[in-house]
This record gives sequence, structure tokens and C-alpha cells, in this order.
Amino acid sequence: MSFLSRVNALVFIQPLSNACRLEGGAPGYDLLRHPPGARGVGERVNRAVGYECQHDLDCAGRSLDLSRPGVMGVLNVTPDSFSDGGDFFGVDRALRRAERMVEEGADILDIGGESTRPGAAPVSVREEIERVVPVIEALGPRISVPISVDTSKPEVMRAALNAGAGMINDVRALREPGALETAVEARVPVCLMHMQGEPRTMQAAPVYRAVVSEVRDFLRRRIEVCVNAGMAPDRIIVDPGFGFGKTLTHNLALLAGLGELCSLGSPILVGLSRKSMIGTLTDRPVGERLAGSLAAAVLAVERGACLVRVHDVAATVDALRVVRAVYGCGLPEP
Ligand code: 7PJ
Repeated sequence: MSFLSRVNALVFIQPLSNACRLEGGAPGYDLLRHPPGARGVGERVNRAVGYECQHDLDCAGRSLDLSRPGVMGVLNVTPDSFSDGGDFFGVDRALRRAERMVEEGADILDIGGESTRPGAAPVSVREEIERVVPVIEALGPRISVPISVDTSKPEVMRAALNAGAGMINDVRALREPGALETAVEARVPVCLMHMQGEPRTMQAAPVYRAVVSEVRDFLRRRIEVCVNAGMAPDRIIVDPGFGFGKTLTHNLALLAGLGELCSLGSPILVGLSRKSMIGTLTDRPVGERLAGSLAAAVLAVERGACLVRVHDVAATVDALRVVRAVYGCGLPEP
């Protein structure tokens, strides 16, 4: 088999045509989904299976378009965030950084005040609120894209939503006491992420029998728990949690097999940007992982991810423009 036909078999045909499309239901973004009027191979395949476009997500009045792959810009407001070294600690710097990400084409910003880097110290509720709320309050009126809050604490979720956030991104998938009830009541989109263990110890010795199916089953159970608690299924986004209790081998298996998560029927978000798996593969320090992160983002989108959580927004937007053009998503009208 030639290299190209291998790539086709592995990358294009399997995840795009099979994994997402044939499972039925309302799959996560699968590159066959695109705005009405877009042209290309995707549209023909799409019509043939009666595929329905994913509608926009309503993030407390601000719209997040999931009909094509989008970019979530990361804004860490922690003194110890590992990938930006705490550069943007402080409201003014955070605002400047956030506005720049929006100018560069971010579809949503994700603001977090708890570092989840391996070994990071826990943060109190009060401290986390003091980090994120002033930034969300000041930022909300200055940008038009939705703001997501990256937290597991119900008190922080409520404070952030009151301050203007419109989505919850929880690396613990609403497993902390009170988080599920808070998210159901808030009626905003929620990202449920897989993590094995806890940030302080999760990288010690993660073990899986079959990482892709275990992550998928975990996410399926969390979706069920949320829906049983009263959450609208179309508000749920899922994330395999790259680097959260996973070795390099686990992360690579998950990225290669990401298409298998499409059967969950929820849009897929991925966070691969600057992560240690990229550092290990490229032998680069955190500030030099852009090329590796872009490759990972493109691979994830080809396998069905509809949102990529990244630090380098402008470069990722460019990369996804190329992907979208190739798949007939977002081609200009003739
Ligand atoms: C992720 C996250 C991720 C989601 C972080 C970092 C570490 N939320 N929060 N997915 N990673 N949903 O920024 O690299 O992968 S914190």
C-alpha cells in the first residue's frame, strides 16, 4: 500500500466517513458538517446520509458556531500556569491578551484560575474567584465571543456565570460535590473532560486496558449522569483530556482513535496545545511547540474535533482555514 493510500485509509476515509457518520444520532463535528451553502465533497456525502448540521450553541446569549471547526483561546489567570509562565497574571495583561486572541479569530475564550499542571498546588475557592471574576467582568463588555470558565468548583462556576461567562469547562466532568446541580441549573453549555486521578498525582503511573474505549465509556457515563440530572443533551461537549492521567502512548492512541468518540453524539473539544506530549515528540521546550501543536490540532479536527483549545490562536485559525477549505467547509461562494 502506498503512503498516500495508507493516509487516506487511516485518516480520511475511516474517521470521516465511518466513525462519525455511520453511528447515527447527532455526531460531533465530523468535517461533513458545514454551513448551508458551503460546497464540496462534504456536502454531497452529507446529503446522501441526510446529515443535519449542528446548530449553534447558546452560551448565555452569545453564539458559538459548531458547524465548522473552531478555536478556543486559553487565558490562564494563574501565577504558575506552565505554558505562559504566569505572564498574564493581572487584569490588564489578561484583558490585552484576551482582546488580541479575539482579534486573531478565537471563537470562544476559556478563562481558568486553577492550574491543573501535574503537581500543581490546590487553590481555594476564594482565591480562584478573585483570579477569574475581575477578568470576566471587565472582558465581557469588550468582546462579543462567549467566555468559558475552566473550573471544577461550583462556587467558582456560579461567580463566573454571574460575572458574564456563558460556558463551563470542567476537567473533572462535574464530579465535585454540587458541580452537577450548578451546571444543570445554569443552563449553559458544559465541557465534560476525562481525567484519570487528580492533577497532583495523575502522571505517576496511569494505567488503561484500552485507553480509547475506557475514555469513551467514561464520557458516555458522564453524559448519562448529566442528562438524568436534567441537562439538555445538546448543551454537552466532551473532551478526552490529553495529558490528564495519560502517558505519551495513551495520548497518541487517543489522538489516533479520536474518531471513536464521535459515536457519543456530542461535539468534541481537544486541548493539545503546547502539552508535554508535543514537547516529548519534538524535543522542544514549552515556548517552541507551535509547529507540533498545529499538527496535533489538524489531526484532531480531521478525526472529528469541533473545538481546539489553544494558546496560539492566529496560527491555529490559519491552519484550520486550510483544513476547512480542503473539506469544502467555508469555501467562498463561486
Ligand atoms: C485542558 C483543559 C484540556 C479542557 C487544561 C493546559 C492545561 N480543559 N484545561 N481540555 N487542559 N477541556 O492548558 O495545557 O485539554 S489546563
